[in-house]
Amino acid sequence: MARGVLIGGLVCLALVTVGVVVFVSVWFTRDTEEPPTPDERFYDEVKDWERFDCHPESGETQELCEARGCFWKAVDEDDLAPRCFYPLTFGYELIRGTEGTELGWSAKLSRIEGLQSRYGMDIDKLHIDVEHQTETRMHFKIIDASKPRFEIPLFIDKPSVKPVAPAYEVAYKESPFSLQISRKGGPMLFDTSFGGFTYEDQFLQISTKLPSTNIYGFGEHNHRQFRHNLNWKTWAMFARDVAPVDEWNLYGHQPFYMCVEEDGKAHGVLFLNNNAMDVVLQPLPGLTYRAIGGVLDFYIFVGDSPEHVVQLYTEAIGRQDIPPYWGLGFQLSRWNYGSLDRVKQVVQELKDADIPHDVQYGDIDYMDEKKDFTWDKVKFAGLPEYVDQLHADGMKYIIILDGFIKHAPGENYHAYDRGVEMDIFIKDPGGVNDLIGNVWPGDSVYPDYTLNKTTDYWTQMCEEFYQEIKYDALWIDMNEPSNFYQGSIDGCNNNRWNYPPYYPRILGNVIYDKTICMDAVQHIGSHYNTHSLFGHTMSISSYEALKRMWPTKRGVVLTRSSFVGTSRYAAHWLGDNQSFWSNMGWSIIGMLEFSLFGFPYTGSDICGFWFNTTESMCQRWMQLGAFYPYSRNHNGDGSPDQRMIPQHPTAFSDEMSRVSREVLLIRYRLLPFLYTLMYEATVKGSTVVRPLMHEFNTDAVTYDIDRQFLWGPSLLITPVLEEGATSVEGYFPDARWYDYYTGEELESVYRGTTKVLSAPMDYINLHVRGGFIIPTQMPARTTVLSRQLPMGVLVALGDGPNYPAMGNLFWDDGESRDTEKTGAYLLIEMSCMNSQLTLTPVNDGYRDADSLFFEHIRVFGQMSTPTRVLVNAKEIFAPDYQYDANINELFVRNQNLPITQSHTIKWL
Ligand code: MIG
Repeated sequence: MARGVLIGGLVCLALVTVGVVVFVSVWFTRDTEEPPTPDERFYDEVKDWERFDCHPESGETQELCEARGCFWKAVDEDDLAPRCFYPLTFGYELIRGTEGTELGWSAKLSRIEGLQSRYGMDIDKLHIDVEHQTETRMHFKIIDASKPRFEIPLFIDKPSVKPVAPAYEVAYKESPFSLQISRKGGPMLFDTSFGGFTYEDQFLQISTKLPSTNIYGFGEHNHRQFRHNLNWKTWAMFARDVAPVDEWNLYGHQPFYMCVEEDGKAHGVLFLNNNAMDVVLQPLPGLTYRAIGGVLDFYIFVGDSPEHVVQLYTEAIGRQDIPPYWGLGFQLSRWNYGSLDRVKQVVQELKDADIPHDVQYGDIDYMDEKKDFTWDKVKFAGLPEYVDQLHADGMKYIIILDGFIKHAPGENYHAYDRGVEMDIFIKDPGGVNDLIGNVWPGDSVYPDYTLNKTTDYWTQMCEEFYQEIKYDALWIDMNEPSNFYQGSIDGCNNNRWNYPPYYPRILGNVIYDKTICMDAVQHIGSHYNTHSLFGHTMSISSYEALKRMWPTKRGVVLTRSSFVGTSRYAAHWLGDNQSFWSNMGWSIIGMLEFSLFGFPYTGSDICGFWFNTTESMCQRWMQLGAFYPYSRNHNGDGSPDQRMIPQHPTAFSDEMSRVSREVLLIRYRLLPFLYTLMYEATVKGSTVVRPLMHEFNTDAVTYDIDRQFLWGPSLLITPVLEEGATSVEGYFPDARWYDYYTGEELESVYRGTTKVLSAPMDYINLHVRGGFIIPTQMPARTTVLSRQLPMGVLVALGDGPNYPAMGNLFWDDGESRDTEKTGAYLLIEMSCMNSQLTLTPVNDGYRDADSLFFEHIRVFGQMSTPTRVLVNAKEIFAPDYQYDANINELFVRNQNLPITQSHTIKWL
């Protein structure tokens, strides 16, 4: 009976009355002689996990479900599968065949006749373009065949000729239309012949089956596990100012996922769309996108491995500049130090305790009444001179800028007056007046960073402010954009943009909650269509401003809100976390995800932002944070009568200071390695913070590891993330592993197993992977000082018979722009095999490196006692070398080997 009703509903036009539906259904069910249609069979045989949700909104009933032309069928009590789900016959059909294009083919699609409409906004004729862009990148885009819709102005470069041997194959089915993209000789990667393909003006939906359950990515969220839970989870995306506490949508909008296939190969999928959207994951495994605008624009990256996928993805969307060397130093910040005197005191405390410290911050309290491009001349009297003094001491000062300007007519506030003069602010829905919101300085207006002249405005403001305070980088905040009014000072209009018919699972009861009205007017489109691009475009303007100001010197922009490709312009920190133990683990997942999104320079607020930390938590967090690529301890403010306790490293005990100093000294010792990884991220798109599965992609155990991470291919970090713990479990994939501190090799029985490691309070477990070479340098209190000091080489021998190891060192002045392009750098290839280490400069374009030398070489895993050691063919003797048979370490020291020259170190 049920089947009959449903088929009836499907066959009839929306106009038919319930009576007719019943009549038709009766007619169908009676006719049991006819073989069942595919849809009938699907209805009878469908497994719960094969259902694609046709009524995600709450309050679904059979009637509402069937009014959408969908099937209704009960589920077991605790089953999260939908009761209302799509039939197979839904969507569009291909008409008039396909037409060849330069890179593939195009076709016209027509909506299948007789289907019910969900919102009455269906676009009946579509145009699809399928492109084989490169051997490893496939693109398809589905647009309205008759008129343009909003498209993101993000340009992904493509060749003009088809690749000869693509790694993928594309097929399609005509009716209902669907695409099948498979790995050549491998699994189906993307198959849209599921779910309810829909293309309405404000509701675009497409589903795919997935080739495995190893799905990573989508952001920005506070995911509790790196590998996604596919048990009917919905993740919403839409830039939002909210703390990363629950699983709601956060600051950035990152519609990219990676799937690791059964054999360890991997592919990535970008849905290039910034409208508010849901992604639904289900156990089929499958997923559904539901976006409320834009177009269906997909890029599929078919890689050999997870690491390769990130390289392919960043090749398309762009890669970050190498950060300045000082940007890898330790950074300190807090919201509301209260006065410059307090800042000075804290900086002095760290200096007295000899704790590495490269960068100090000014949060909004340095400003005059929280206004961009002003500073508080009372509480921060002497700030310009102090910044000069920091510079003289080898340190940097980063200022915050918010993404709005105080609405201050007649107040002589230059940034406002100039903005009005240049007419660069976002307009209210009428299109004439500036939209007024309310943020830190009170009523505020929002620069429209999608306008070219806003970059001129922003540059002028930054430049003028630089005349006053010689800041070194920009930290841009509140750029979701945030608004303490709902929409605007006048609220928002009641229309389909502010109240879209489909409301994704985003936080807030209205779409303009904590932001501006969706019908606000921006240069490239309504705010509805550009919302999640605000932080991205502000990053571009800020990046350009610094570039114009300092054409030869590197700038840094740190942004809270991000989109696809933002990392070309800005780095991202993980936002307003909390001083709870749980947040330490979440920060690792956040970093791994932003690595995947192409942001190598990330980290979260060390010791937590909201709430009070404890000393032991902060100590553990300083240990973990010493391995964030972006390593900043940043504290929140609190309420006026209850400010959060200070959490800088000297704010607790001498022991805490000692532990912080020592772990930061390890970081600084490893900076040449971290910097080299940053160079590789820029030129190859490699990850810096790297999930274990990127290196061991055929070891399925690594697919779930998100409480340990690697730096590049070779340094394994296993932090303690639990209160009171003095041991920690670590997984060691099948390789040789050495204790970083002692050089001792992990017993081979632990290869490919989990080991409980001892982890006293003052200690973080670090292991070096055999087969790799890591460059080091004596640490110091700042990178200006450390960059002058002797260097070292750490060789971790791989497996026999040749015991190979390799690595490299990238070195330049640490602050000129684009050295990787101009050639003004030194690149050394380091390789070791059969007891011989060679260091070979392969690019020798940085003369100042002539004054640096390698002072020592540590070789881990040397199993036999060497009888002779030769450095550049000259024999050396103890104490210039030492061999420790207990730990199999050869230690060569007291050397003076200029790093710009070739060297050979041999032991027999
Ligand atoms: O609503 O500038 O994420 O790092 O300290 C808070 C004050 C505004 C949010 C940033 C945080 C910063 C704070 N800002």
